[in-house]
Amino acid sequence: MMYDNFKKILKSRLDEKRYYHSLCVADEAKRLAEKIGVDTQKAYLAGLLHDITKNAPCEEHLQIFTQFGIILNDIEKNTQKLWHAISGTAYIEHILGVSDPEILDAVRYHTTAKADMSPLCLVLYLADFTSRDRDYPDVDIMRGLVDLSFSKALIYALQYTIKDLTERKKAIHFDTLAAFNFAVTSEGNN
Ligand code: DGI
Ligand code: FE
Ligand code: FE
Repeated sequence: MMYDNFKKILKSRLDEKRYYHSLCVADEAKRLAEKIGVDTQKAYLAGLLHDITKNAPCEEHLQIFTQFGIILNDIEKNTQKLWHAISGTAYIEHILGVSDPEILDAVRYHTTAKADMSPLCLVLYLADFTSRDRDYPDVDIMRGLVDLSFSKALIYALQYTIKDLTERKKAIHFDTLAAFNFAVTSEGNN
């Protein structure tokens, strides 16, 4: 089996559901990567590791931020849901020794997305929405869109996220907004 060591570490860090989610996102990232000619091994590894600090207690995130000199902005400080993308990237770089900048970038932006994402970054962002373990009201629409057009799927995912956040009166990160603005203004180009 590929990446057995990483899977062992992942299993020790995550609850069963989150471990299964990681395996499913890895498979889906590989499938989506194939469709657009992205390196499938990189996509699989990014999917496998993307939520590695998702079950970490508050103190561990903060310890990682301190250890690696990571400064959060005000929205990030107040939104714990965003922490695992930031701490997870530092964890896989500095503790697991993953040095591929594209993988690190994809994990870093897997929660908010950002403007002008690399193909690998986009693949991971979408795979997190369409993996086979996912179950939310619009999942079938998302799965249909992802097989039709990555750019349409991206717009739908961001629209869904932003709508949900505003309805729940949650702060929207600048990267999420920038991702949406970029996606809707570049749609005609791809
Ligand atoms: O870690 P997962 O559950 O697999 O998925 P994820 O890393 O994409 O996290 C999804 C959560 O992140 C979801 O509850 C919405 C939240 N989120 C994404 N962008 C933003 C955000 N939350 C806030 N407050 N602001 C954002 O811009
Ligand atoms: Fe996540
Ligand atoms: Fe995830």
